[in-house]
Amino acid sequence: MMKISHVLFIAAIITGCKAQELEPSTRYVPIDTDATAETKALFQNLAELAKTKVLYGHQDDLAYGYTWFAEDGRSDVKEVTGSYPAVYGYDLGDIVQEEKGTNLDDVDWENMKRWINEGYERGGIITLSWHMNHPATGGNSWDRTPVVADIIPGGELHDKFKSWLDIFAEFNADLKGNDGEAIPVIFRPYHEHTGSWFWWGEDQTTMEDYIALWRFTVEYLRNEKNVHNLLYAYSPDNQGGRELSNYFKKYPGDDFVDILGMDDYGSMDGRNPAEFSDDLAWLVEEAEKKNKIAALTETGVETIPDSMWWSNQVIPSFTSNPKAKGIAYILTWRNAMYEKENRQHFYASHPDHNSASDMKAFRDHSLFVFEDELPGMYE
Ligand code: BMA
Repeated sequence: MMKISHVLFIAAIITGCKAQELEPSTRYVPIDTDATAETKALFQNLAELAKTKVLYGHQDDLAYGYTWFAEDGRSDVKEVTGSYPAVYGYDLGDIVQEEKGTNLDDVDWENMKRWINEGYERGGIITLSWHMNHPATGGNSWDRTPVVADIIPGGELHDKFKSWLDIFAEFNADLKGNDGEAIPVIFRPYHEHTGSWFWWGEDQTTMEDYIALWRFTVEYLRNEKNVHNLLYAYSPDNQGGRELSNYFKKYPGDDFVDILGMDDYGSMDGRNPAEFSDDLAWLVEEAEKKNKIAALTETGVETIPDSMWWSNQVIPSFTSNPKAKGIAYILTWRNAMYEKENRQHFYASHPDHNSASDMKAFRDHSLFVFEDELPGMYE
């Protein structure tokens, strides 16, 4: 099929108009100019779809739910709403502990690869975060010992850090569609750096070092490892609106970021949705200026104490300020299996929860898109 841009160009010649006028400023190009065709298509399609729709995503959706663990085909979101989510999040934490076989939440790596393939083959979108282990202490990402200066170029742990990126590149190389093509991934490393709970956090590193870490990661994966299926998402923590003015404080630059993400748990926990809607609208405007995509990359309220949470907090956060509808997707965090983790730690409704019917209402709202309503995102 002829590309729309070609059709427009030919139409412009025929009618004598300038091609410029007919081609709006809607060419969205990933920072990796050698990105695979599917990755470029995802970026363009997601940007276009974001103008009228907000996709719904869920962390670890196929891996486990409130009452089950690693049962193929299951999904709390599907059991509540009738559809899988449009966006699937998974986390790379503990991938450098190669003998372990599972991630930090016990998700088996081979299962994760299979579920990523399944979601993609159904038309869904994949995003990977990375609660990276501590490069010096052997601890986890919540070990706040400063270390970023040691892992960037020139640092004494730089080679070790590179070997960790190699491990990720190897995992990533196994993410294949059924025709052998690389599955596009929204890669979201070093998240919530405006807070100080991870070793790459605000108090743990300087602006220069954080930016160097980010840029090195992009350049190494793209230029040295030939990884071309990634869209890079930057995701400061907005902390209930308190950090909005710091959003760009350690921004790596337009040449290093595709998606302007935002993590925010506080803003949908009793805050006036109109205020949060203004924050989201601001993010959409910033993304528009840069021809990038805005997304609410992590959110939720643990255990959803308000049975009408989806209607009371989520929907108005996207509709109060009309500009906020320009957010590409919202991703709620994981539904930990209660018996296994021995704690109430879920962020999407599960079938037995009193918020389930309201989540169904959210799913039926015309603004929000689940997997079964997605257009082809990779063409
Ligand atoms: C956190 C919590 C942790 C989990 C981590 C990575 O926010 O859910 O229990 O290990 O994310 O998924």
